Amino acid sequence: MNAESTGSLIAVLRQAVIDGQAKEAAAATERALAAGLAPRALVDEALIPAMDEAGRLFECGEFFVPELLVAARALKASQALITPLLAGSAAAAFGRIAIGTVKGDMHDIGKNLVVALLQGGGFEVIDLGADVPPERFVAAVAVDGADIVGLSALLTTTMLQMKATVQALEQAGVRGSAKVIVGGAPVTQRFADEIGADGFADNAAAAVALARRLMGRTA
Ligand code: B12
Repeated sequence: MNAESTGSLIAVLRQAVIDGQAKEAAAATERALAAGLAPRALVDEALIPAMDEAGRLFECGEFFVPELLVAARALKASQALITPLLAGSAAAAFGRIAIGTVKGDMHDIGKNLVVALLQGGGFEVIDLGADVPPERFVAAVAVDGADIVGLSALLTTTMLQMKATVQALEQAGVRGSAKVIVGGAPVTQRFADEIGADGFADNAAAAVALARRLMGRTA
């Protein structure tokens, strides 16, 4: 495969997601995988840039919520084919992570990418989904025995739910039993420090490295 056709497959996938063409996105993903492109390259070079572009179009008033929704749906059609290839077979080698998007927040694309890479990176992942109330995170530690709690938020308003979740873990007496990591576009290291989280990462690969570090692993 030459560089040009590799680039064009990536470009076709990226454009199909921006245009909200779920079937085309799935077909382009299958073609790219069949051509030998790495699943991670499709995520890093097509899916994330596509969502960034959809966000830019939303910000400048060219896209509205319906366009974002169809773009997200197209991305998920592609993600469904890629995720099983990212997930590794090593179960729970490094520990158990419960991760979810906090209460009031429906954004789950980034969280799903983090889930896929954590699974591929040797963690057992309890995916709590989106719009997850603090008490569900508490149960994940107290009942399910999670070693790490991962909180995702994409709205400045719902970032406050991260603080509420840390407080709920404290009030339930289980804060010492699990590390808390946070992420999502508006979240910063400074915010993580302010709410007493144990770590922050601004992308899925960094989230895996962070989780490994917190479990006492070097790589
Ligand atoms: C797609 C999208 C939507 C889709 C979501 C579909 C879905 N199933 O997720 C839909 C259409 C539903 C939507 C709805 C809304 N959205 Co919206 N949306 C976006 C958009 C364009 C992309 C988000 C995304 O998926 N990015 C791609 C992923 C890969 O990046 P990511 O999420 O940041 O994740 C990475 C890292 O942050 C990190 N990470 C993520 N989570 C975690 C967790 C942990 C533990 C760690 C360590 C790391 C980590 O790793 C990820 C992978 O690398 C953003 C704009 C933008 N550029 O961010 C707006 C945006 C987030 N939305 C916005 C808004 C305002 C809304 C609405 C309120 C719109 C409305 N008027 O209804 C609603 C809110 C609904 C709700 N209650 O949640 C605003 C938020 C503004 C703000 N300051 O709060 C943004 C920034 C757009 C804008 N510029 O105005 N949205």
